[in-house]
Amino acid sequence: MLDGLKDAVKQATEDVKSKVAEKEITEEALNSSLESLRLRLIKQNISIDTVERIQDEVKTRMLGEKVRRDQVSDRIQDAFRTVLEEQVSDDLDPAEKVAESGEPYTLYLVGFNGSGKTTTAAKLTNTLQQKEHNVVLGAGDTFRAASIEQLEEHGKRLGTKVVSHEYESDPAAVAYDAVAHAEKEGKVAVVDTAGRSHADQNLMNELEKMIEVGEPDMVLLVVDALAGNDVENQVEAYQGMFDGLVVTKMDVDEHGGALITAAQKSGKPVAYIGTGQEYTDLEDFDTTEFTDRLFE
Ligand SMILES: Nc1nc2c(ncn2[C@@H]2O[C@H](COP(=O)(O)OP(=O)(O)O)[C@@H](O)[C@H]2O)c(=O)[nH]1
Ligand SMILES: [Mg+2]
Repeated sequence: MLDGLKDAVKQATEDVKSKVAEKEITEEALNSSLESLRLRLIKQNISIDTVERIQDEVKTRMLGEKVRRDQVSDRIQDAFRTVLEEQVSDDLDPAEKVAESGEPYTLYLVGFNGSGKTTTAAKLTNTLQQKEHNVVLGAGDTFRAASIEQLEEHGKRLGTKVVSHEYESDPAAVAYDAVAHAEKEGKVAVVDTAGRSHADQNLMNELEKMIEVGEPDMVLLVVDALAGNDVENQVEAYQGMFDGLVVTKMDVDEHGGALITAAQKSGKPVAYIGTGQEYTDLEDFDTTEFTDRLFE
């Protein structure tokens, strides 16, 4: 996890170090190593905006006073910490929100095909069950072959009721029924949805209707870390429709930049990261921990 980004940071630090002579580092010398930092970070899928912000911070911390070679690493770490704390929020804990508001509570998972919505619905169910909440799953992906069976299988394994209709039926009706069940039984409704792309206006309209009908308390956008730079498009497609992010497949992502980019572009907090295929592989996201990992 994050090995590519860790290496990039390490090598960039070495680059800067090699430019620090006995005397103060010159802006010229620094600029050439910042250019290499820039390329290394862009390769890890970090958005240009964030890369430039990090460059600025490094520059501020390196110029204008004497920095010894053995201080370079700390200065660069400080720059990363400042920018990541500023651009990547972890200030959303869905399980805590559920506990605060009480049941019924409705949560939708939205995102592109294959991003991990259905798997995350099952993991989230498990997380909520661990905290003594009763969950009802809504099979709101009535579009993709086998999606309903996939969710029903999870429901069986987790001992959770699954509200489902026929394939091709109106997902807003599924959401409505799942929410009605949650209201009647005092449960948390976790509603899965069909994968959409911004090119697919019909499906986007359908999702808007689901949101209108189900009035979810929270909508989480599920993005796949392996999507790399494409998370920018995914975030853009759903902009204004979600409260926070779940970034899946962090266990198989070398780069780590997709998470940073998704958070920075959306301005929304990262609630969870997916770190595997098991139900327990859903971790609360913590910005400080994430940043610490880069400098392990
Ligand atoms: N390694 C790994 N695989 C995941 C994770 N989350 C989902 N997957 C896998 O990604 C694939 C697509 O997931 P799915 O939930 O069906 O995506 P959906 O189309 O958005 O519903 C499946 O094979 C999942 O097992 C994760 O955090 N780590
Ligand atoms: Mg699915």
